Amino acid sequence: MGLFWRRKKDDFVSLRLNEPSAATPEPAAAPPPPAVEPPAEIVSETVKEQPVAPARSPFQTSVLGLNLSMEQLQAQEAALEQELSARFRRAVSATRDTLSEKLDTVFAGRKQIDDELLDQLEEVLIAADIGVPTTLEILESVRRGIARKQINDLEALKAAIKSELLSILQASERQGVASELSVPEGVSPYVMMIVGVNGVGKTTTIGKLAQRIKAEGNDVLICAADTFRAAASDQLAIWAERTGVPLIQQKQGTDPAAVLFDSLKAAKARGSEVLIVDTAGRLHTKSNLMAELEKMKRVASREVQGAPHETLLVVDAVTGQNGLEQARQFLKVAGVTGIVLTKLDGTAKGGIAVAIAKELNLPIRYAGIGEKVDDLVVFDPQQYVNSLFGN
Ligand SMILES: Nc1nc2c(ncn2[C@@H]2O[C@H](COP(=O)(O)OP(=O)(O)OP(=O)(O)O)[C@@H](O)[C@H]2O)c(=O)[nH]1
Ligand SMILES: [Mg+2]
Repeated sequence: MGLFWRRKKDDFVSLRLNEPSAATPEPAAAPPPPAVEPPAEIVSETVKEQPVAPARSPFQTSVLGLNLSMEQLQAQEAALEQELSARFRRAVSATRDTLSEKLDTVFAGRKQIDDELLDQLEEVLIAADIGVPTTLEILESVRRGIARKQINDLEALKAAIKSELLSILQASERQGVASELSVPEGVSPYVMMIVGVNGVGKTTTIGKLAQRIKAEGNDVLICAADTFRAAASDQLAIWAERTGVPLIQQKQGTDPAAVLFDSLKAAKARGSEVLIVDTAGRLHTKSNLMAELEKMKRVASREVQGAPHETLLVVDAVTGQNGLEQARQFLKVAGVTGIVLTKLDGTAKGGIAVAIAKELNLPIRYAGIGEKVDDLVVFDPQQYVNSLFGN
């Protein structure tokens, strides 16, 4: 499982001990822009007084491990990686049962590859939500392998399917933003916009992202630009408090582009390295929602060069092929650079990851594997495919 979010050149988490002034927020020197409502500052004040870390988070140790040697820190990080890998494997276990175990059933008692077996294989792949076009392409390639005598037995057939899935996922990494390292290090704040239809897990993902990006030694700010729904800002404020990350918010109904504008100004004044922007999942009409996103992108690029640097489309794995259709609508206007696939823990149809990579041609950056703050992992194609096939 790869590193989470690190644009710094340091080998390890930067503790910024040499930069006390930059690391400390400066309310006097950098007053918030006048348009920012007091609640935003109240959230950050609370944070300043009590930099409380969630008790169950294992990431805090790597940031606060001042008393540990480099070897100990590296051992901790390795243990953490292992824990996340195990959790990821558990999250895709239902899909593994659908795919890998059904494949075994299809193969059981057979000595050779025939048309009937290939038909059953097709059904299994479609049942795991890999999607019809992607499944047909995989089978096409398998048939070619059989004709060329490269696939002669069932083991080789299974290996061929695995390698097809992996190459689809890896090909999608050549598009969009596969890593924050592709943006020059000097860019600050790095602006991430989070978009998607209602209920897919945008706000939850922002909470998890904020926690992890902060734990990696970055100064993070959250912008509550979902001003459409009354409770949206409150929900985000809970995450901000839980993760100790300041939040810029305004009252319901405010133009989201204005909240974003204030947040960009505040991020610059505070020297925040990353700004994460929550957006509305629904509006009165779909065209309103899309126009609003376009306006926000214009505002961001005027204020910070190249912003938003990433636009992450959140897709709920449980909604499967439906989610894919929603995603296409967003792709048209939102300039999406990558996908967050949430609720992978709640579905046996995790094959949707392959359908998304293939049909949207965008990298899957992160996967949501639960509702808690630590339940987000960097999506690693190799690990995903290994987990599906039980190794
Ligand atoms: N099991 C599981 N639940 C998740 C995951 N991510 C989010 N959820 C849950 O999904 C529900 C919706 O999440 P939100 O973060 O509010 O979704 P949203 O996209 O911000 O919704 P709107 O603001 O209404 O558009 C919540 O109950 C979350 O706890 C995940 O990875 N796994
Ligand atoms: Mg939300």
